[in-house]
Amino acid sequence: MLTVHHLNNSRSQRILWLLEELGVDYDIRAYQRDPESRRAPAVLKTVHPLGKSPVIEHDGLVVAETGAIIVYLLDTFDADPALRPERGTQDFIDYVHFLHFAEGSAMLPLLLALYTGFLGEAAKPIQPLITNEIRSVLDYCEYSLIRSAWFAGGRLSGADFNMIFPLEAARARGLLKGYDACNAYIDRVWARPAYRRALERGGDYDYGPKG
Ligand SMILES: N[C@@H](CCC(=O)N[C@@H](CS)C(=O)NCC(=O)O)C(=O)O
Repeated sequence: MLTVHHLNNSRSQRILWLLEELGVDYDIRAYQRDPESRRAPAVLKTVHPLGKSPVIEHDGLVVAETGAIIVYLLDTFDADPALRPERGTQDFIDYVHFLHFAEGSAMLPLLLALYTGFLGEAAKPIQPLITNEIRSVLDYCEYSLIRSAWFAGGRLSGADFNMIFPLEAARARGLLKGYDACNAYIDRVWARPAYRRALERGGDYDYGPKG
């Protein structure tokens, strides 16, 4: 059995979505954020030294970091392969690119905005820089989604499971006004039955659809 160490309101929601799309059986071990600090409970460090979510366990292996988990799950369960474009194509390059872009580039300015928000006035000098970086990420996503319905061409791919979180986080903070392609993309994902099943199994997810 595959176990997902799942933190409420977190990036691990996208792993549940992927597992539902793949039709893989899984158990959820649920953890709650500390209501004040928003940190994960220390017990998660007994699963993996980083103490972050998502982490999965499968066949005696422990896999941490969303992108690595997506690759592991596709290598293990996506035999067709339905969610990986053919090697040697531009779609495959885009698949690898966006799989890494989500956490390697897109999340950074969003996290900087969150963390510097705790500094109040002291953060003022760097706020324009962070705002520009967020805009540049969102402009790039918009441009990509005007070109194709999904991040790696005309079909859903592994890259979309990583990219949904920065876009949902941006929308939840009111940053997606005027980004029509990004908003339509999120709505497309939210309408998928597998995404809905993952929401039901995962519990609290503030970045998802309301109602
Ligand atoms: N780049 C990592 C980030 C993991 C991460 O920061 N997860 C957050 C949840 S969204 C977490 O566990 N936060 C709790 C904490 O840091 O205490 C990934 O995508 O897996």
